[in-house]
Amino acid sequence: MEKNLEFDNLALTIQATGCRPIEGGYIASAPRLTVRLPAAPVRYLYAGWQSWSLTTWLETARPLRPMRPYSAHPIHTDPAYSRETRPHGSWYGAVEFPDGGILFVGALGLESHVMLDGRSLTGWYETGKDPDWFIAAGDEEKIFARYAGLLGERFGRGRATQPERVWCSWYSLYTEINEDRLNKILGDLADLPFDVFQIDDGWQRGIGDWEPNRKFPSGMDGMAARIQATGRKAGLWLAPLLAVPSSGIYRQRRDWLLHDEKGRLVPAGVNWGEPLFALDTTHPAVLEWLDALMKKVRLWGYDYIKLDFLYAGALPGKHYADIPREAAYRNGLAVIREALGDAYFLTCGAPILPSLGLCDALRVGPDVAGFFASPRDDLLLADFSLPGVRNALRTTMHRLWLQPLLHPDPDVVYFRSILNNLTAEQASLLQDMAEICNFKATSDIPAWLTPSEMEALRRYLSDRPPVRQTGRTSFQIGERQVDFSSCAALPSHPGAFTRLQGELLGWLADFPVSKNENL
Ligand code: 9PG
Repeated sequence: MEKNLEFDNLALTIQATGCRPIEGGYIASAPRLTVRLPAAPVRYLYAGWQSWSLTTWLETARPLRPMRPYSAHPIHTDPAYSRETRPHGSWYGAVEFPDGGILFVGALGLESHVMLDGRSLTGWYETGKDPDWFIAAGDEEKIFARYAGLLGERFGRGRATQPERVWCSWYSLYTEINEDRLNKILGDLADLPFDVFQIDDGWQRGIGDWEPNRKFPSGMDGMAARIQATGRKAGLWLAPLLAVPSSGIYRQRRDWLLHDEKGRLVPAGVNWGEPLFALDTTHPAVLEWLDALMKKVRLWGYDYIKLDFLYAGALPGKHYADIPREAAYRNGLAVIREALGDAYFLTCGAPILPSLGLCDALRVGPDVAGFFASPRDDLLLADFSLPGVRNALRTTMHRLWLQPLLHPDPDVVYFRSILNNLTAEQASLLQDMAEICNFKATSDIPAWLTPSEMEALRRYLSDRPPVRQTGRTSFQIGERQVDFSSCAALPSHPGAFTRLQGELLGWLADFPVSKNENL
């Protein structure tokens, strides 16, 4: 049925089964919604699927190229739509007209996607249940505040009130952690005001084998006790929805893994030198195992839990129970949330809407790194979900609207000059973004900091200046004006020769994966 929508400066006709006005817009009902646009938009708001996926406004005249290598798609974006070259995104999308006006279409349910095709904005659900959309036009900040409110009513909000100030092992030691190194840092942190000491990747026997390896002879309970003895909460990283071929799960519980309609394992990307596979979060034995794993980690003494690579739970495939993929993920996440009790729960590599209401914090951008941007990743691979400060800031700044629903985690900040190529300005943009998010974390090792860097870090952790958004990319922090527009746009498309080099690099990077017998 055709429905007419009236906004301040815009009248639209849509195709929908139902449509009612609400405060700030309309709620329309349609498994497939088509909005005929009155003018050709100049910009489109790409909404990435999971934490690391690109989210930003882009000129419609500069569409994205599919990222390379293809084997990275499941780890960086929604593989169901990763080769689409028209402007599109997960759950919601928006267009900007030449006069600066915005039109927004956002799903209120899961397994939904929005795409721009010429003068048509289309939204669809992969499944037919409760196909509701919020449609609004006008002031961007108000639209997103309303959308967040509606999502909060349907999915709930995080329950932690206090954000944590976190020391995280990843961005200094990576997997090179061991008991002695961490104990030394724990001592050296002295009276720095960190609430949490979080152990990242590197403690476990394997991806799927969540027991301490030989580098942690006192066990993870011993490590947690030592952290707690310093007056901080103990934090731990796990990637509980993944299994690699060298893991016990892969060898002994192959039926727990997600398969496709033809019975083949669904690829979940490549990392740690192995192909990744996903646990099926609708399988009763998997849910039981996840429940026990979370309870074990809690009993070890960890009260801050970072669960990573969670997208694996929402990949397309044939699940044990016949439920849609994001609902399947949510099913698993609900069991995890319940088992974690009152622990602070941070999700990472996680699909955005399906995580709402079931976690306290969500990583809202790619990993940071001690560099600003990588020409190889930008120009050859066209992958903006890879590590780097510019990629992290770009996506994070477009997801701040989630703040009423959870703590957005922008990843760590740097105060060190050792092993860090950021300019002072780039490092302070990162610090400012974490101030805006009110989520302050670092991996800086005290022994790496000069006395003045140490003092700057201490002040940063203790201060809480007032923050106010003043534009799409600009903020007032205390007395200062901060603008992130230099990070918002993408570098312009490379020329034909560079693109050809990109094709070659992508092909080479895919080669060992396509030859892997596990895929
Ligand atoms: C630990 C890290 C840190 C970090 C997470 C996540 O595409 N990839 O292969 C890929 C690897 C690592 C990664 C993201 C993507 O980082 O965001 O904070 O916990 O895992 O391995």
